[in-house]
Amino acid sequence: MASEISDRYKHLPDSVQQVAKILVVGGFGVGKTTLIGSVSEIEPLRTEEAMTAASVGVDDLSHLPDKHQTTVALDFGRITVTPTLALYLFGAPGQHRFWNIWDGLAYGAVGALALVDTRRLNDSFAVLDQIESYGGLPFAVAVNVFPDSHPYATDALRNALDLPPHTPLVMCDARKRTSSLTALITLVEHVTELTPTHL
Ligand SMILES: Nc1nc2c(ncn2[C@@H]2O[C@H](COP(=O)(O)OP(=O)(O)O)[C@@H](O)[C@H]2O)c(=O)[nH]1
Ligand SMILES: [Mg+2]
Repeated sequence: MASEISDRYKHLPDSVQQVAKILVVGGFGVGKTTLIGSVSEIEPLRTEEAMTAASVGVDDLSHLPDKHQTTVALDFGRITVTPTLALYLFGAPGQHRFWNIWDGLAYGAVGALALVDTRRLNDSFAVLDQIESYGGLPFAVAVNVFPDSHPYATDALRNALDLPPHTPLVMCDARKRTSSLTALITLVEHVTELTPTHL
């Protein structure tokens, strides 16, 4: 998808008046690289490396039989969400050992999209704590639904993740552009409500 449209959008559309930095975070294998790849209008920048024997027993691949690569520094993409607003998407690697990279990536971000895989909900708690440590960075939660994910009700998930009532939670399929876009727009609307001056 990105390669088909990259020529058209190589440069920011003239109508864009504002750009905003968005962090895309989540545990290992929740679909961050997939989401940025599905939604980006430029060829996404990836820093994937082949997973090696060194990560055996460190990175949990139990639900990810097709995963052979992992992000080591960041994913980067861009999406123009309204004629006047473009988002720069920065995907941070999910594994704890890379979290020092987050601080740099979070600098100047107006909000974060936290991806969650309900099959491995435990991985999400530390990620949400980490976002909350950024002193009120607005965030929304996007549950990336996999074929064998249990169909939890939204309220049950909100409770399990202990989400503040105003924090948006949406279901998504990170492989689908419209679904990824909806999740990002939900975040943008939330940022606009909380910090109208930022966007
Ligand atoms: N079935 C399904 N598979 C997905 C979805 N999102 C990602 N995947 C697959 O799950 C694996 C992990 O995704 P990836 O984007 O690399 O995760 P990351 O570690 O968060 O960047 C990849 O093999 C993807 O193809 C989804 O919504 N549904
Ligand atoms: Mg990745």
